[in-house]
Amino acid sequence: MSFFKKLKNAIQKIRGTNEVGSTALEDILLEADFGVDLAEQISRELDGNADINTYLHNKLSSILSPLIVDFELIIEKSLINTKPIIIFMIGVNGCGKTTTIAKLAHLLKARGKSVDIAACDTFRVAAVDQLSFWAEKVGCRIFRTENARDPASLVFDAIKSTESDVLIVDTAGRLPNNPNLMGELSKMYRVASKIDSTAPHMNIIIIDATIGQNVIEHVKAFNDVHPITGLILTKMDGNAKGGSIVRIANELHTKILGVGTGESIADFQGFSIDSFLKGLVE
Ligand SMILES: Nc1nc2c(ncn2[C@@H]2O[C@H](COP(=O)(O)OP(=O)(O)O)[C@@H](O)[C@H]2O)c(=O)[nH]1
Ligand SMILES: [Mg+2]
Repeated sequence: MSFFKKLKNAIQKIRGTNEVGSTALEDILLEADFGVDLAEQISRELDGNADINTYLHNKLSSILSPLIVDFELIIEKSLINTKPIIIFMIGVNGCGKTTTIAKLAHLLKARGKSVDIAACDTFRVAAVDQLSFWAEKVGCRIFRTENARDPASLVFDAIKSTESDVLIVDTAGRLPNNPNLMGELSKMYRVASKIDSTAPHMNIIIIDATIGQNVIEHVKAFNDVHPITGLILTKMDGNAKGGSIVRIANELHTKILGVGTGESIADFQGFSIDSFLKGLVE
């Protein structure tokens, strides 16, 4: 049963029986990864609200709208003063970092920007090959090494050598509870800022819409290593609702840069409240 239908049923049930409390509503919202605080708040407010759709639209708009930003516009504005714009892509394993790099590079190239890519997920040959495939498809220069080595030294070489408008840096997927891997990431930031004290100019976390658990903890932990500029929500083309970003937005006020809607380079869009809500209630 859809999220919306479940909500409706729960509300009807509460109203029909004059039951006090709204545990059923809360459970549905928790299931959708809204988090405890927001689930409580929404179920309390929804309980006395006639039109669920309007209420949800207004509620989600008030939380999400102030955080929606236009990726291309940020790049356009930044390019006035900054070149290259150095972008780090971070996140856990399999969230969609590498694919999203291809999408962003494709988008920027289509707008006439030159883009280089640094394959700093150096430990897996397959990861480097995957990025090389995308770089060739999009028509980008790629900085890569044949042998596994310190990603910080690759990021150093890439920043020193690039002559493009934008340099996008791929990183290995990591769980924030792995101190070695988080230390390695810190080193990459340090090295980048040694060459350009303002780098990286964007630090983008990729959030997999199919994963709800621990996502907010991951965002917090990555943000502690280096402040996050914004998030991109991937895999919104499937059954996933992406409810976790409502919680992230509500609690951490992380900017929302866009949405991944498939596995090919054109599958990137700006975030739309209407589409998000539609996905949620369908
Ligand atoms: N359906 C769908 N799949 C995606 C999307 N983004 C990434 N993927 C897939 O998710 C898997 C992991 O993506 P990848 O970019 O390698 O993740 P990484 O480990 O974070 O670099 C791959 O099979 C991608 O094709 C998306 O927006 N929609
Ligand atoms: Mg990858």
